[in-house]
Amino acid sequence: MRKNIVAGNWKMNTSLAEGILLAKDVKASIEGKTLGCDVILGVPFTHLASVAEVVKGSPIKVAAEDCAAYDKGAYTGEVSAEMVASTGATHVILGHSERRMYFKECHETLAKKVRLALDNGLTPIFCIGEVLEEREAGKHFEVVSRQVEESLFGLSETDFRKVILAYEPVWAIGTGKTATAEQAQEIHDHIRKAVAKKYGEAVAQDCSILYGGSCNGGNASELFSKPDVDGGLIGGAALTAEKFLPIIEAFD
Ligand code: 3PY
Repeated sequence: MRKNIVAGNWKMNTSLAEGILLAKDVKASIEGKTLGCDVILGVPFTHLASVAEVVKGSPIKVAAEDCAAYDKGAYTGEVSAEMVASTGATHVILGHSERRMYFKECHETLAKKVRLALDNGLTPIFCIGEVLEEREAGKHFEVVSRQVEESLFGLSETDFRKVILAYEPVWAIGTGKTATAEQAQEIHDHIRKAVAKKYGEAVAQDCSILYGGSCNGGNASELFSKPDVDGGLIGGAALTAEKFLPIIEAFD
């Protein structure tokens, strides 16, 4: 069954103390409410165990923002999927455009990370999206199809069913520009059709495809009203409960 999901991506923000407070605020803000979506907090590695402890017993789940492409060993500074899972986190954001851009993550690396995440019981939130020049050249459809194909279509149907997709047009990240709801719907539909072609219609219909890129309380309802937009991966607006709650409440 396809799920509606609102996931925060805190990126490299908040001290540990601030992160714990933020998680407590988000938890308090949804307390006693009937939610129309799953809520996930994507937090820095240093915060995972503490945030997982804060949200214990609530519907909120915790995600890492990355994991290593190796299972263990001499990789100074890396954090493995097994380590992430040992903190109580259940999800991991992979392939965010900032990782692709600044850390040169390619599809082979990402495919390894997805494999390790799944092997360690983590649900990947796999990000795809085109840069501005690709959109302007009309290549956005082929770019996102290729990203999904190259990193994910080697998975068995059973494993692919565990993956959440997040379409994040790079030109809309941290720029204040948002894809219109129509632009988001058009490309989400395209992604779902690519999944259907590979794994069949039932798998495609069950796959959650989130929109990310300057999604906020003001535009979430319109974006989420589209049939193929199943929620959001939220950057800046996930950094306070006041801004995050209206996005969660966009699913009522
Ligand atoms: C943004 O909205 O800025 C994001 O990158 C969410 O991942």
